[in-house]
Amino acid sequence: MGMESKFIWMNGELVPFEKATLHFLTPALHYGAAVFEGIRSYDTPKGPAIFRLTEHVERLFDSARVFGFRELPWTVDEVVKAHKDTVRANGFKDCYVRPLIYLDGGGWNLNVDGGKPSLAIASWEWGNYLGEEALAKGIRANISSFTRHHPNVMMTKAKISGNYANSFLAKSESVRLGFEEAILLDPQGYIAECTGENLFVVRGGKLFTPSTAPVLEGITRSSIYTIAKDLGYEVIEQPISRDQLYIADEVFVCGTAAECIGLCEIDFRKIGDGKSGKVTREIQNVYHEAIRGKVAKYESWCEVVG
Ligand code: PPE
Repeated sequence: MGMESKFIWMNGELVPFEKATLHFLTPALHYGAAVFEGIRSYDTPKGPAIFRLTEHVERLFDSARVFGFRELPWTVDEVVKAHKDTVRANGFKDCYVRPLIYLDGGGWNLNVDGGKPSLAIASWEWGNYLGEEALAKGIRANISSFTRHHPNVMMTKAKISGNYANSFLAKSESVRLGFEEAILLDPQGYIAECTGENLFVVRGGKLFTPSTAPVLEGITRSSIYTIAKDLGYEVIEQPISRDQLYIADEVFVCGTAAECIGLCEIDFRKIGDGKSGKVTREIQNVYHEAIRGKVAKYESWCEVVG
């Protein structure tokens, strides 16, 4: 995967890509003491635009608050601008944008207050995360042997870097078993989310999704919720059991990196007719138009880089 770019924004400066390095003794590297976002910029009729940028920056700040950073030396507006500056300086149209607030200069006593927050923002050209073929065919997943975080052990509303050890465990196991994605159950045994995506079930023409209590409040989840309702579907938040996935008409997952992808098989059981379903394709198509600024009612989601 080519992650090169011209510049990475670091604490207020656009630093040439090769020079954007950190010291080995940065506590964030040793303890995952950092919070991040996953954001995408798309080419739109008004030029490159970052999808729901302000909401992503607000969630980044929320993650920092959840992790325990008490004061950040930047405002939301400044960080929104920094993202646009980064994409513009790199000349990208379609790209992934990755801000990280990391604990720097201290914090070796496992105390957030022992260090200070630094912020860096990288971007790179990243195509379809789960593969082009996945759009029509769907992907194969399994229920992971690993459980998703209990919300009082790891904070599930925050994209804390250390949380993602759980995703690494699950995804590596699933890929080694020959699947493309892992579905994690919550500590009560109900469906939570995937390693980097939220999940929806389609049954009898209605959509179902787990409540946000044990999972990340996905911004794609929220966009899909709106799109599905606007298309006339009822969307119901309720606990979903593993076997409800097996008997679903369709199952799809969604996230910034993965966008919207159907699951064709779960635990060796074919879902629906074994390919990306009709409702999934319908929602996927509107989502793909919306992120590229082609749906008037969702245009405000696309924050033009300028
Ligand atoms: N759950 C988790 C655990 C998660 O990491 C993501 C995003 C989502 C749900 C969907 O959230 P949203 O992007 O706001 O719709 N995962 C990000 C990181 C993926 C990665 O491989 O790194 C992403 O999609 O950018």
